[in-house]
Amino acid sequence: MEEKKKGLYETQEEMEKYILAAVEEDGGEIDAEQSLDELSDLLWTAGGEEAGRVIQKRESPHPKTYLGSGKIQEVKAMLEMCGASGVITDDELSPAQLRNLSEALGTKVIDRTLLILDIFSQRASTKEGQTQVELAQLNYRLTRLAGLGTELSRQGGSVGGGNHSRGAGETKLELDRRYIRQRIDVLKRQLKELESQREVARSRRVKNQIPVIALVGYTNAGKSTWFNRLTNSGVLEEDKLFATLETTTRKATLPSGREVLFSDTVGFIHKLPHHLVDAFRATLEEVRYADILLHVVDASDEKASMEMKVTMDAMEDLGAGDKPVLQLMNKQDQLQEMQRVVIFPQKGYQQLKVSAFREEDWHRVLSALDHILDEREVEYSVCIPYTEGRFVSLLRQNGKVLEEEYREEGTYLRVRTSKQYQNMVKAYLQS
Ligand SMILES: Nc1nc2c(ncn2[C@@H]2O[C@H](COP(=O)(O)OP(=O)(O)OP(=O)(O)O)[C@@H](O)[C@H]2O)c(=O)[nH]1
Ligand SMILES: [Mg+2]
Repeated sequence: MEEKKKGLYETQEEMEKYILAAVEEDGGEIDAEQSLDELSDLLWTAGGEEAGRVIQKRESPHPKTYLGSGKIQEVKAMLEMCGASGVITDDELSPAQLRNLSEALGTKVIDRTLLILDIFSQRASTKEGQTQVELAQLNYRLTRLAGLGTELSRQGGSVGGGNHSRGAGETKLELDRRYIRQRIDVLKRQLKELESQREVARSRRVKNQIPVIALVGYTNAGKSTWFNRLTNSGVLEEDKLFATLETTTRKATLPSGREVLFSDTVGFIHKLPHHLVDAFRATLEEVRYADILLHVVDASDEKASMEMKVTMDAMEDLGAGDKPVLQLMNKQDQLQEMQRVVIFPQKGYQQLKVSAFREEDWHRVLSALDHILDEREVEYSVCIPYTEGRFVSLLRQNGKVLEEEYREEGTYLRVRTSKQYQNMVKAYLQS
């Protein structure tokens, strides 16, 4: 798709400047100023620059125009003063809000979702990543087309550059919709195919019983940096948001000699629209099949608490909420003395304070993972000779017996215990 390749800002020689606008609601996750800092980082990542910001305190965004009329006048004056190219809102706008605000301001309006989509489309490099982004963009467009009626269509909201032939009596809007739906079907089919290839690789891994450790966390927390340190590889690590858009998996060896697979994944961000999460669901499936989640947190970020919550909520959504988690409170090297006391322990999770730049911490993390894998519960069958009765008691005391049978050759047990007990009776394992 032609439009996909050129980012919003790439055609400009100079950085385009934008005014950022947020509505501060009571009881939001973080304050509007922090949210705009993040929006500003997103804009910078996309290749633009902040020209100024406005925050409006309201119970909720204005249903028709996002901002109230007084604030709109203020933004208009700012626009004239600083010569910005447009306005970026901190929330996803409804089709009507987008049109009304743009009309009232007489300028281009971009919402948070479109900005994120733009970054994604600039950065996706694999076939799967590109397909997922295009799908998300088309879904975004499709809802906008439906909400805007024929008007947007006239204003050039068409997809595909108009190189498709027009059926008799069809309006441009119908044509656009038809084209988008067809394209969405094609993309979905392609993704399914890529997914089934992934499935094959995954079932091979399950058969080989190699544990999978998924690195998850907020964008820019340091996941790729840790992935590279733990696996000796060279995934792009960058001080930009959404540096990673595809899942990469690589083998590594833990101190015990056990082989594991690490998966680096796409980061999360607050106010990430649902259709984007949906688009990336296939990539994030890896997380669902992981044995351990290695949750990387930028502990030096004042938004760390919110960032952890966003990540854990996403894990719930993806059906990975009950997995063992090792939290890495990362970037300790950047923490000021004052900040050191501000730790946000979450119940039930193991936590390590680390820095990816300290070599001794790499080993600590690998050992901790070994330990979690040792403790992990596994289900298996054994047949223990009657002369080795102590092993039967050992398993009874330290695990859950699911089945028990007295056979000629010994006591047959189907049990669930941690890995370490399985190792003790490995001579008697039944396939
Ligand atoms: N000071 C400091 N910087 C770190 C540490 N770990 C990572 N970083 C930096 O944080 C930035 C982001 O790191 P990445 O590894 O790209 O982060 P990510 O979580 O993979 O980010 P996305 O792929 O964008 O979701 C880079 O500039 C890293 O060099 C750390 O322990 N200390
Ligand atoms: Mg990354």
